[in-house]
Amino acid sequence: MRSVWLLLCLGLLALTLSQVRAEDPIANLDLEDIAEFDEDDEEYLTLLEEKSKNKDVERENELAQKLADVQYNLLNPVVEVDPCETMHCGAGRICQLNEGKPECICIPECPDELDTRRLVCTNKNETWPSDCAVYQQRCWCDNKDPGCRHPDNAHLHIDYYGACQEPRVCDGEDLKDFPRRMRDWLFNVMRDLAERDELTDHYMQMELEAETNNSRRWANAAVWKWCDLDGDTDRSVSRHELFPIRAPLVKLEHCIAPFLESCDSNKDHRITLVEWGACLELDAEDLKERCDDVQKAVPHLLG
Ligand SMILES: [Ca+2]
Ligand SMILES: [Ca+2]
Repeated sequence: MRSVWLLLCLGLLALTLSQVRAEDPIANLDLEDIAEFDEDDEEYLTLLEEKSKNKDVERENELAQKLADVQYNLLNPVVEVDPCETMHCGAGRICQLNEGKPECICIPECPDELDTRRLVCTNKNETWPSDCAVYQQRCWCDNKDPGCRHPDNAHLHIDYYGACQEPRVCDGEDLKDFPRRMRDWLFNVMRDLAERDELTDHYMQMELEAETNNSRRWANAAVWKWCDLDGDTDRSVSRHELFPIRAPLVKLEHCIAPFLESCDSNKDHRITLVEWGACLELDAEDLKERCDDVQKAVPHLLG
């Protein structure tokens, strides 16, 4: 029995000593260190200090490395290149991978629109829930998808934003007065853009001329707007190119649609500068083509 107790006590002592050795820097010293301890206390303390300093440095290095790794991973995430990222699909289409290859498909679902401001009125005088729904429909009809409601919808486009309005008749008097109102409006828009410094130098010059010379007032504004609408610079304004002037105004100005219709006097679906001037009741003599093509052809030159 006594020998069992002795063994237990020895075991506990050994355990305690090994713990002390693990925690105590002195206990961690090698035998040589201990031998030197007897000879020179100061040297031993320096050594001790050095050892613990080295340990601190090691620990610091380790932490710094871990931190650097985390930062590197944050700044350089592993990015898988999505081939769809560089693919541009038109309105109503999205890019999808087909066996790893990107292709444009009709947008499968448009967001549910609850906001009535998102409603659009199409050229067929139908109200659609959103522009997305119109473009999706056009895509379906282009692709002969079962979702296509009518083959004509391949040419569906937005006439204006908002629900379709009961068409108000633009009667004789209103239409007669419209060219004057349109001229005024064009001049005011041009002046507004000049004040906001949003015209090119070329058109700024024309605006200044319109401000100072009464005979140039309407003509310069008319020429500027016509050039501005002619996006492809082919010197005629197509129906498509009329969209930016038609869409925002058609709800407010019930005469704009018949007015623009009347501008195309030879019914070839394009408005020349001569036709534009005539429907604005301007003297053909005053209308000289002065488009700032540089601005459209090489916009980067203007910074
Ligand atoms: Ca054009
Ligand atoms: Ca024409």
